[in-house]
Amino acid sequence: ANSISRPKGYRVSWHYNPAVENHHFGQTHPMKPWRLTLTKSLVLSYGMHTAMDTYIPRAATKEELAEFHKDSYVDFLSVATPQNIYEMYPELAAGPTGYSSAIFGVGDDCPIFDGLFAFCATYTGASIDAARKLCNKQSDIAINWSGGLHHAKKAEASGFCYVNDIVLAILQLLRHHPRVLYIDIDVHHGDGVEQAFWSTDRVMCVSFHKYDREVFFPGTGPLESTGPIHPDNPGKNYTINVPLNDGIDDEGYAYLFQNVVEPTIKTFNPTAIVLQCGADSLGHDRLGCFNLNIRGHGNCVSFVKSFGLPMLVVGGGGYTPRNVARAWAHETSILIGADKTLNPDLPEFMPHREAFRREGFTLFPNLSAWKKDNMNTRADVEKIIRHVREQLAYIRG
Ligand code: TV7
Ligand code: CA
Ligand code: ZN
Repeated sequence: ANSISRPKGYRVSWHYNPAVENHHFGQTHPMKPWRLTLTKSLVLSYGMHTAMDTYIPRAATKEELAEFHKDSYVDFLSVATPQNIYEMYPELAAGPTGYSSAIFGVGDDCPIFDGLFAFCATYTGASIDAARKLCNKQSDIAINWSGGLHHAKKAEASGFCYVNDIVLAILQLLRHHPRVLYIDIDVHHGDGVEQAFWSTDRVMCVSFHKYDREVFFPGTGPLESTGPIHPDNPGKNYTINVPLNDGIDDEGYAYLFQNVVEPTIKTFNPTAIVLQCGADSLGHDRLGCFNLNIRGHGNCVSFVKSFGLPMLVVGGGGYTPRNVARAWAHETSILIGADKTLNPDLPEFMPHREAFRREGFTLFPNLSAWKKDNMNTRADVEKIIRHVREQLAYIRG
């Protein structure tokens, strides 16, 4: 393979333990670790690993998970298996749905599968290691595409997420960084991270997401949800939500993203940024409803990178595996400064090349030509920007 030279003036690290690929949520479950196999395949075949420090991180320990999660929940995750779960909790056998949050959130969305704890400890170990590399300045941009599981709560699995690696990574960053900005471009609301840092002014959470309280998971994250209401609570105004309708396109998203993120960075003045790059905001996602192309999604990464702050970049959702891999490979190239020189035609010889046949062997298929009309009006977008500016007037860095 060809090799790409290291970026000038900053270091990028790639944190990936291929053990995450060995785990499966179930035949029909939309979360496919295969997308990580495909991402790795593109990153390596393009030779991008030669421009980064690559680490195979160890698994997180129970003690590390317990820095955010409740001990009894960590214990539960560490012992539950498909074999013993019904003996431990006969209630779970009751029905196909409706028991979702009865026992630590376990259910159809968050099944107990073989090796569940190893899977959680593996993706979380990568995020924690990545955060530590940023703290001790061995890295300026640290990447963990297997992380970004933003829905997990202190004692509850939710929306395919069991352990909140983002919260644990931010807790690491807070040991050295006075202020951390969290930005979430997954099509779903980053509710678990928002909830964890709801009452602090040291972490500002910004999520862009499809919002429909009744029908779209998790149903939280309206524009008005900006932190605790109590005037004495330090977290007041330190949460920004950008609720969107179906079909937002590259242009509308870029306009909104830049007009929310830039004033937020200027006002809050973070010393580190965590970017969750959920790829279910792409067009043609199996669960998503936006119309973004790979380049439109990647432009968010370029924009955040342009501020030159230490950055932790994590994955998240993404349910059309080949497009997830395209997006995250492209975003890796942006982070190492190779996006302008990378050949948009996929490498001729690479593992799993056939997986990319459908849209053609290119990094940039047209994903905006599908069923969703853009239901976000100019007025909707301007209203959000105005609301965010008014909110930011209350905070100082
Ligand atoms: C970060 N949507 C996670 C996004 C989590 C979304 C949901 C499914 C789903 C689950 C399946 C399945 C599915 C085709 C899609 C209200 C319910 C409806 C379970 C069937 N097929 C992230 C979570 C969301 C599980 N959950 O942000 C097994 O879709 O809408 C819901 C909740 C109750 C439970 N049922 C779905 O991207 C990583 N789940 C097939 C098999
Ligand atoms: Ca989001
Ligand atoms: Zn999602």
